[in-house]
Amino acid sequence: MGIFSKLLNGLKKTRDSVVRGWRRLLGSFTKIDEELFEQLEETMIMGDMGAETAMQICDRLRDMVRERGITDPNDIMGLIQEIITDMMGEDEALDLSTQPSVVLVIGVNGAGKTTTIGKMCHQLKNDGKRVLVAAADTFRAAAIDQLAVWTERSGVELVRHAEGSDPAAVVFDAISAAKARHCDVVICDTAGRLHNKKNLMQELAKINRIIDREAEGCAKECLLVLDATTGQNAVNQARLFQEVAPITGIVLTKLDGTAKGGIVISIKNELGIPVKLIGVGEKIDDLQPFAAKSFVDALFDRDSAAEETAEESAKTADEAADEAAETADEAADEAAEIADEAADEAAEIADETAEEIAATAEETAEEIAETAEETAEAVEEPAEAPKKRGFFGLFRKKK
Ligand SMILES: Nc1nc2c(ncn2[C@@H]2O[C@H](COP(=O)(O)OP(=O)(O)OP(=O)(O)O)[C@@H](O)[C@H]2O)c(=O)[nH]1
Ligand SMILES: [Mg+2]
Repeated sequence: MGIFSKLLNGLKKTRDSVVRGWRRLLGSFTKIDEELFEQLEETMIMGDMGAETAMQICDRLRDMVRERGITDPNDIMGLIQEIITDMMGEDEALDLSTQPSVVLVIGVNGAGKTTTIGKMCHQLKNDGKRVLVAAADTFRAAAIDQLAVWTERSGVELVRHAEGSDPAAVVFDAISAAKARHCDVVICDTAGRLHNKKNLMQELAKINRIIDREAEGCAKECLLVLDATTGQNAVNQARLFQEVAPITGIVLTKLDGTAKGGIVISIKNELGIPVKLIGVGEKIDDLQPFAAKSFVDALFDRDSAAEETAEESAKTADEAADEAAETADEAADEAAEIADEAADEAAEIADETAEEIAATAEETAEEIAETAEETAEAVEEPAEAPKKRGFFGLFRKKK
C-alpha cells in the first residue's frame, strides 16, 4: 500500500466523524450566520482540536467570509481546509546530519516509543544508515527484550545493560560505541513509567545532560511520542515533558483507529512543536514522515468521503434487505404453523366425525340386525304353526 493510501486509511475515522460532521452541519444551514460559526466551533472542540485552536480557526473564518463576500455555507469547507493548511506550516524532517546523530525518544508508558524506534531502525537501515540503539528503559527486563526483538528484526546494533541499571550509563556507553564503530544514528529508548513522575523526569533530564556532554556538536533530536487516542491530554503531556528536555519534534502514534486525528492541528498550533513522524499502524513500515499537505488532503479527501458514504448507504440497503428477508421468513414460518394447526384440527374433526359415523353405523347395523332377527323370528313362527296345528288344526278346520 502506498504512503498516501495508508494515511487515507489511517485517517478514516477522523474523516468520518470530524470532517463529515462539519459537512453535515454546513449542509443544514441555508445562510452564513453567527449560529453557524458557533456550532462549527463546538464540533471542532469535540473533534479534539482544542478550544484555543477551534476559536482561532473560526475567527479567521469570519474574517475570510467577510473579506471575500461569501454567502453560501457550502463554500465554508474549502475555507476551513485553507486555514488548517496554513496553520500547519512547513514540514520539518529529522535532523540526522552528523555522524553520529543522537535521537532521544521520550513519552509516557504505552505511547509507542519502543515500537516507533523499531520502525525507525527498519527505515534508517533501508536508507543505508548504520544504527545503534541504547536500551535505556532499564525499568523492566521485558522492555529490553522487546527492543532486542525489534533491533534483531532490522539488523541494527543494540547496547544493553542489566535490568535496573542506570539508564544514563547505557546512553553513555551507546554514544561511545557509536563513535568507535562510526555509526550514523544512535537512538535511545527510555522508560515511560517509574514509581513516580518526579523520578522519571529526573532520570530523563540526566540522560539529556549525558547526551549534551558526550555528543557535543552532534545533531540531536528529542522526540516526544504522543498517543493520538489520548486526544487533548497529549497536549498536556507535551507541556510536562518540555520541562525536562527541549523537545525538537513530536511523533504522533496510533492515528489509525482513532477519530482524534484533529489533535495534530492543535499540537502544531498550540505548542509550536513540529510533528515530525506519524504512526498509522503497528507494523514495521507503519511510520511516516509527517507531511502537512498530505495530512490535510487525506483529512478532507472528497473521493474517499463519497466512497465511505456510498459504502454506508450500501450497508444500510443490505441491512434493510436482510431485515425484509428475515420478516418474510418469519411470516412464512407463522403461516406454515397456522396451516399445520388447521390441518391438525381438520384431522381431529375428521377423526371425530369418522368415529361418530362409525358409531352411528354400528348402532344402525345393530338395529338392522335386531329388526332382521325379529323379522326372521316372526317369519319362522307361522311356518311352524301349520306344522303344530296340522294335526289339531285339521280337525278344527273341518269342524
Ligand atoms: N495501532 C497502532 N498501534 C501502535 C502504534 N504505535 C504503537 N502501537 C502499539 O502501542 C502499544 C505500546 O507500544 P510500545 O512501543 O510498547 O509503547 P512504549 O511507549 O514503549 O511503552 P513503555 O515501554 O511501557 O513505556 C503496542 O501494542 C504497539 O503495538 C501505531 O501507530 N498504531
Ligand atoms: Mg517501551
